[in-house]
Amino acid sequence: MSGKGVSESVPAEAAKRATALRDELAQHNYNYHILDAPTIPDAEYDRLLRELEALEASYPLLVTPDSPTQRVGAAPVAGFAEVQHAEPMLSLGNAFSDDEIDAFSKRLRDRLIAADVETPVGLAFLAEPKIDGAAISIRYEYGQLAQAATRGDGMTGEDVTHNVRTIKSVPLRLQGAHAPTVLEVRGEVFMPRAGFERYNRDAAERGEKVFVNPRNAAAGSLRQLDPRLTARRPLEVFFYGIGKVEGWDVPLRQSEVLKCLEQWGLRSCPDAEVVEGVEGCLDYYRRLGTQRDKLAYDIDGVVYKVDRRDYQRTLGSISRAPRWAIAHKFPAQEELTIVRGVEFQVGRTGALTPVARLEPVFVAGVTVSNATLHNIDELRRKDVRIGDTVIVRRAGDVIPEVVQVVFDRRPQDTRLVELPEYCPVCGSDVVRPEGEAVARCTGGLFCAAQRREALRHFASRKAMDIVGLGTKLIDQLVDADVVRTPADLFRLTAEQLEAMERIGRKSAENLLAALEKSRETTLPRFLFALGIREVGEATAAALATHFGTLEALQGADEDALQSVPDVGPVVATHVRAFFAEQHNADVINDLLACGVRWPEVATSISTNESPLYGKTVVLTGTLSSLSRDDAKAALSALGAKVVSAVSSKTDFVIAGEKAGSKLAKAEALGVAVMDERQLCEWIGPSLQTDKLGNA
Ligand code: JCF
Repeated sequence: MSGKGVSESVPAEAAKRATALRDELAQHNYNYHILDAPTIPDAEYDRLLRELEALEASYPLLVTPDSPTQRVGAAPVAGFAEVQHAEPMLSLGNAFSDDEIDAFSKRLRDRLIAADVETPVGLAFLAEPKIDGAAISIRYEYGQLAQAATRGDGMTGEDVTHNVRTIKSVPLRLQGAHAPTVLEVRGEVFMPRAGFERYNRDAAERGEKVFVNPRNAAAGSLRQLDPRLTARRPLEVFFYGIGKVEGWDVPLRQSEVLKCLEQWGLRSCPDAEVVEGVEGCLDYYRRLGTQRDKLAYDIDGVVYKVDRRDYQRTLGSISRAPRWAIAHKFPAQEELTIVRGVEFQVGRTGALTPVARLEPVFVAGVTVSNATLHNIDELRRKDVRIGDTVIVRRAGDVIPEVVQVVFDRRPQDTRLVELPEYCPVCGSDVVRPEGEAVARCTGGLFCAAQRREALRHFASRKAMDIVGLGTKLIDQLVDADVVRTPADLFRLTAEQLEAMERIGRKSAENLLAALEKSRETTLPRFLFALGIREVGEATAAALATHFGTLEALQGADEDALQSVPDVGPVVATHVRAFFAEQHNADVINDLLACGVRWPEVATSISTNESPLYGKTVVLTGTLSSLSRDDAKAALSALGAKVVSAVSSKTDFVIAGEKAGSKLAKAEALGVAVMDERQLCEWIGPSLQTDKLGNA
């Protein structure tokens, strides 16, 4: 062979590159394993490692004992005791294509045949998601959790028992009577996505460090020195294998091992399956790929294991990775690219969102050239500058985001990003209220961007559901100034529509029919469609059932609004402000005039025979038989308006024990005062509960 073969003499270039790669990889190893704060995506690390592997393969003289190619994982850090794994903790080889899985299967078959094992046609594999967390080995002795350790370098890990004991899905003692005398179980500790989001939100609010992704959150939490902090992290575990065991006749198959673990209370991933042959593996891979974004936790691929453990033994391991298993990776969700610029997009409520314009990069199957920076605080916190190299992440259907800057690669000439003083769309002032993360354009519906977004929202599926009125058409209609308010949509003519690009006779007719159909709506949809700040679908529905009519809602003051379940002062203020705005009242009247209508709503105000119907009531003092909230809800359901302040318009004051100034004021104003007994008579015995919720 010529050219690419193994060579005895090493070109200076290659030696220099190998040294540079080794240094860089060592630094990334340290960042990842010791600091739990990687600065480059895994995909980039893998590329660097593979480049070094290729160099070393061509020039074996370049291999040094400390080369990152010569080991798995990292050295333990000071602060944790070392733990020798009784059996090495294996890692997994990677495959990135179907061909590599084919080759894996061929290797297995050849080795088994060479060892005189008669292999069936469809060799059985255990297939499971590859959880993106931190590897853990837990030792149970006589059924009691004795020790927990990280993988470390596979032979020696760190003692993290104190932290692992805080994870609720890790049993402190095994269930059942037949627990082995010694059982080392291997698994993956992870932070589910929802918990990760919640944790980061809270951490950011407290001004604490946020985690870059759920995997680092899991790894970082395990290596916490203070277990009380770990206990507050939403960690979970899936077990996938065993190490050393004593006093257990281990079953023949991997799948049966997992079943036994399950019986001892050691949970494994519920999505694991036994599949047949390469076909079965690839089919599983594809199925899981379509579900990847819907899973509760991050995965970075799937794992296939030869199910029969006698075959596993025959196949053995190479350099700490088993020959009998492989990780089939999904496309990376994080990649590196360069920020070419940052622009501010204006949303429906005027919020300015910084968006990074990127050097296009292929991430998880699509080319990404824009990524959100969320808001100006996030941009500052991450210190993103134009010219920076950043990690972009695209997970599922969510908008790609800039995760972090790779500061090691920051050039000299980066440019800072400034919050614009004026709206980039309409030129109105941009304001940023004290203490808020979001800056807003003050242009309201004068701003074309806000108009556009308001119309988009109005037409969307869960709002007025105007089928066929997409983003592109809305943009055209707004640009041509044919549509300024939602009501203008209902006055569109076929001629106006056909004047737009790519709209023919047929689609114009379809759209007019869709508009006609959407006129017939429901009150909750209509309220949602109005785009009142903080009023999502659920709040819109709650407002509709509570007030029953648009008029009642329009007339409600903040107290009345706050008597709706889950409506607090912020939402109440936004609702009030929305209806108080003349422009909004005009648009609503215009919409009604255009024939927008809905059937009557069955309200929570069940009867207008109730003595409380339409009455304004104030609750004061302490009630003994029920909580204030329950009393409020019960009164609202009977049609009363429960408000907080006593005035001459108050119909009744209901006074519990230790009623103070409100009772005095009621007496001064001559407002009727009732006691708790009267209240209970009104709201009926069925609603009487004590403060613990007992009937
Ligand atoms: O989910 C995982 N991250 C995972 C890692 C699952 C497995 O079944 C594994 C693993 C690492 C090594 N099995 C081995 C042998």
